[in-house]
Amino acid sequence: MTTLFDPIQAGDLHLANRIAMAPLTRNRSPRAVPRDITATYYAQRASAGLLITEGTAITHQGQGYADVPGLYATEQLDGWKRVTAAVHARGGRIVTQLWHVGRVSHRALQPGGAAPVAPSPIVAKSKTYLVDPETGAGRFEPTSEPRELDASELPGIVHAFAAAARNAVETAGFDGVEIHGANGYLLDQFLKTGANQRTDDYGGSIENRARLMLEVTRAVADAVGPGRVGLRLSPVTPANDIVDANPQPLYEYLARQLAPLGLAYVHVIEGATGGPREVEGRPFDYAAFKAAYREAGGRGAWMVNNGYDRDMAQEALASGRADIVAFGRAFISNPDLVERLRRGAPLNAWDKTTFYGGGEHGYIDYPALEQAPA
Ligand code: 8OZ
Repeated sequence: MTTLFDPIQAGDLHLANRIAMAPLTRNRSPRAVPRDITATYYAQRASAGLLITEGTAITHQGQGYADVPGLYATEQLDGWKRVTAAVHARGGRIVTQLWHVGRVSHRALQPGGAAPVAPSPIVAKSKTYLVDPETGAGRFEPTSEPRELDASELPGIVHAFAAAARNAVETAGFDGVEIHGANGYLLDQFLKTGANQRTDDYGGSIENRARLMLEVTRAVADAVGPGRVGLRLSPVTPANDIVDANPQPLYEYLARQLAPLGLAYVHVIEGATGGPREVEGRPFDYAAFKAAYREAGGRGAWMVNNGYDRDMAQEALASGRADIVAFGRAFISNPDLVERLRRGAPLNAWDKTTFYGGGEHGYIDYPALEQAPA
């Protein structure tokens, strides 16, 4: 029977176990540059089969929160080189999450104070995180009203995802990339009826709404090889005010289109991101989604996420429902989560007040278990 501690080949990625560290926003990279504490943070967690970095902006326009790292400037890539070297020195595998927030941003974070961009000029009822440049204090603010992207701008966005992927793998030393297609950010905004009211080739039908995500995924796969690419999806999450009128056929269409690409993995957030696994009024059949992918020839690993504990994760693997389980908050507070799960040891509790922003505290000072006696 497959367990969490068995290795797996996911595309080109050989993973020592089936426990992934989910992408987690931590807002500790001023000027979008990862610091040495970020190298320490990921290296402490290198026993995960796969580390997925926090969402990392592909362009300045893709930034939606203060002190999120980027993949579009030399200094940022130099910071990431130190992170990937520290993780590889511990035998870990690390991919970075390619992120464009679309409308979930604020003018204060955009180039030239411009409006954030979106498929349609509809404000997301959600908040972003700003840091006061004078005092350094963080605060949550409503997102700014977005402007509608012109169709002529979309090839540039596709290109920016591919360029960031190339920077990540060829320059920064990542083992691969994960495309952020979830949680109400740009690609999810195009996908879903609640944020996309376009009347061109990128709005209306399922095929049109899925077009940008598929163009991005193909371009990124071409840039670094499909076996180094994962895609994160969240069929029914209400995160960042996102909704689709009919997600089941939308995701089954996506599954059939993604299947021939040969991706390393598909990463599915089940339910409300970081919240309940069932969302009221939004039923979704995850097994049918996965079956659509496999029946269309989709290989690679099926990664699941959201509120898993050890028993649920083992059940998901043993039943064949998933190949890899991603843990989020438990990885914040347990650098040695893999060893704790292996031993059935208790987990450290997490401190929400240090999730976003700050320095070493709540970041690299959570204790590991004592070494087991020889
Ligand atoms: C929490 C806070 C800020 C951003 C996501 C990148 O939901 C995020 C995020 C999460 O995917």
